[in-house]
Amino acid sequence: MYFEDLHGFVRALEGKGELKRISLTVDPYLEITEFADRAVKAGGPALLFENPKSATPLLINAFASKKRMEIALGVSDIEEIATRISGFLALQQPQGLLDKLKLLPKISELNAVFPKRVGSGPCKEVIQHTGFSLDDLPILHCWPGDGGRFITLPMVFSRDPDSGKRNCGMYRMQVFDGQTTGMHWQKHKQGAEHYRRLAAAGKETRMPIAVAIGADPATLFSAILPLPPAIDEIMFAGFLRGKPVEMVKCETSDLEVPANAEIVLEGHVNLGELRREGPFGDHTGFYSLDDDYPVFHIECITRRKKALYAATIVGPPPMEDYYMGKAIERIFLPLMQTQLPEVRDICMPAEGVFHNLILVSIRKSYPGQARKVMHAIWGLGQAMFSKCIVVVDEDVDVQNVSEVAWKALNNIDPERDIEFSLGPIDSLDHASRLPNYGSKMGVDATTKFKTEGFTRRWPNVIQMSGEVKERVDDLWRRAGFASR
Ligand SMILES: Cc1cc2nc3c(=O)[nH]c(=O)nc-3n(C[C@H](O)[C@H](O)[C@H](O)COP(=O)(O)O)c2cc1C
Ligand SMILES: [Mn+2]
Repeated sequence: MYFEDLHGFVRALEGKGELKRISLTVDPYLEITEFADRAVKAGGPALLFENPKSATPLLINAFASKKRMEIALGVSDIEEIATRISGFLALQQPQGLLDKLKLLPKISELNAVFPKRVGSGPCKEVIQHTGFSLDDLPILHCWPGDGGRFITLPMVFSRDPDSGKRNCGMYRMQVFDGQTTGMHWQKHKQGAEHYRRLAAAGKETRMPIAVAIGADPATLFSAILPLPPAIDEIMFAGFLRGKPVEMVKCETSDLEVPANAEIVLEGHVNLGELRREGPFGDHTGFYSLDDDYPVFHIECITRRKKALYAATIVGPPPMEDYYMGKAIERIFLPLMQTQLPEVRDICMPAEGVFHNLILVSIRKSYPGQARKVMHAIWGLGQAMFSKCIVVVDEDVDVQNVSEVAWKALNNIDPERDIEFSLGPIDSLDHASRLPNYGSKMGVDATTKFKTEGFTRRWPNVIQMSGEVKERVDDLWRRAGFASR
């Protein structure tokens, strides 16, 4: 199950009662934020603003629930994707004809991975080399203290200057004027790395960039995936949707963008040119501080005639990005388990805004294992940002934050079981001693072993016996209580 484009996704959401059209005029200056915030906090639908003071309608909260994330990725449960990934990771050499036949569907699944270069597509219905302006789009001014209007759901394409490999990342873009924006790729992200390497090579003065706003949901979602640099987001999108992503060449550079995109901004970043960006009401629930970032100069806009402007807001959790992040947590667990097989489950609760807290359950079999897992996570891609890691035993359901708090707090001797480490910190962290650098905390809340120097006895968790439970199930009903 895949969507041709964003419009197909909107139709599916509408068909399932998951989308509300709003024909009233609503202002992209703060008002749409208030709508979107109320809707997500109330478990409400995606919102399609038909009159956001612009000829271009605006879609928001399209991914803002578990159910809509499932619709977006064409599954009835995100775990299906994790199972598909585990299936590939567990691939064995076929032992006979039957095994070989069983492999065939997997091979055809792999075919979907490779993007397809096409000659043209809907994103080229209108091509403007001159006379365009971002003022024609309903770009949100999200929160009162924001530095301006921000494009919040852009897929930013760049190329690795050495390997030529593509990257697609979602980095917000502050509007400076009709043809200019900021480019908020943080230090640790791939776009920033391409920029640094191109600048260091000293041969070019500018870096070509293409930005797609709005695409089929799996492709759009792929822009936020914390993939290793060598893995192409667009290949992963093909895997997710089970259909190759069609890519089309830009008008002004060799970069490619999804042919089904709604709006494409083509242009460049001048190497060495920085400008103040922010503040911005961020997904931490605080304003992230203003800082210097590269400047994106738009040279050409291509778009559909009837383009939809895709947006999101971030702010005090839970917001739409929480549901996108939860899907990432589920999809990446099997990949994490290939390196850390003792990991049973992980959870990034909404209050931890991804990087502040990760709860991990492990099957512990040797001394120091919880600490090994913490350090491995601090060394694992974007999981390096995890400010607090709490490791618990496998019997603890990490999806149940109150169970984790109860058991972890019982299990720790704080001085013994908490360790601090120094390292890279998420750029959005406002408390670290320096921007991007500070301390992290690991909590070993697992059962302590004798081999770890713990010589006292360790008690069991209280549980009623199964036999008594069964007996009381019956008595409970007979006493007039509703059966559980
Ligand atoms: C709504 C939304 C907005 C985001 N904005 C930014 C941003 O402004 N800067 C940034 O570096 N990362 C931002 N991210 C996170 C990146 O998209 C994410 O870290 C991604 O994996 C980066 O891809 P890369 O590893 O290819 O650079 C945002 C994520 C979401 C969901
Ligand atoms: Mn990447």
